[in-house]
Amino acid sequence: MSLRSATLAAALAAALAGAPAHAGILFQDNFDADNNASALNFSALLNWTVSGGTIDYIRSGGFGISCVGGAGGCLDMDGSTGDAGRITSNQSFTLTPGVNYFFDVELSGNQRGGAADNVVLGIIEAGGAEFVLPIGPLAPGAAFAPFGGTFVFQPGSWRIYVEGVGGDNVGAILDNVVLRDDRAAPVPEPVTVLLFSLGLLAAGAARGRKLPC
Ligand SMILES: [Ca+2]
Ligand SMILES: [Ca+2]
Ligand SMILES: [Ca+2]
Repeated sequence: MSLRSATLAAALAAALAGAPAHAGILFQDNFDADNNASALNFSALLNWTVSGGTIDYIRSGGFGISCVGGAGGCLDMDGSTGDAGRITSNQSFTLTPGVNYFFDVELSGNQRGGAADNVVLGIIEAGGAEFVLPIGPLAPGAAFAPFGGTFVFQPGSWRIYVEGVGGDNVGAILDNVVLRDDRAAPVPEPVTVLLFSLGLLAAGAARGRKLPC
């Protein structure tokens, strides 16, 4: 590969890397930034409000629990008060007719034995209407796996929530919550321009080879 084409390839790769690879994502949280240590009955989540019980914040390795990827943070959806909690997004979302929405999470079993655990994914409107998706039972040793549901337009202002079911202080482990829609990513302008330039330069290089040197 010539120096010029290598440079162009690198520039193209950089432009592609800079493209909005996650266009269509309305919200995501990997729980890695909420705290620097595990904390029982944690209520200071950056993006969520805890209600109806408690959750525990886990730094991967804490209490023998691994988060996704073996690093960062995640949540034990049954805190340590004998009443599993709910986390509701602080952000609310207005939906658009004709668009499909996807609410995805990763969940593992409780990683500590005992009874299997259940979780509910929900969306709730400011006026109280809600739609729920029950998940489980998740065996204690169940590895992290994706779970989720889809929903369509409803009028109003909606928040998403994840709720632990039960109250034995040992809950399913939650990581990587994503709310996204199916709207196509906009074509990133710089890549279009760069591809066009690449074609022009290739044509120029071909002509250049015909000149005596
Ligand atoms: Ca995480
Ligand atoms: Ca717990
Ligand atoms: Ca439990």
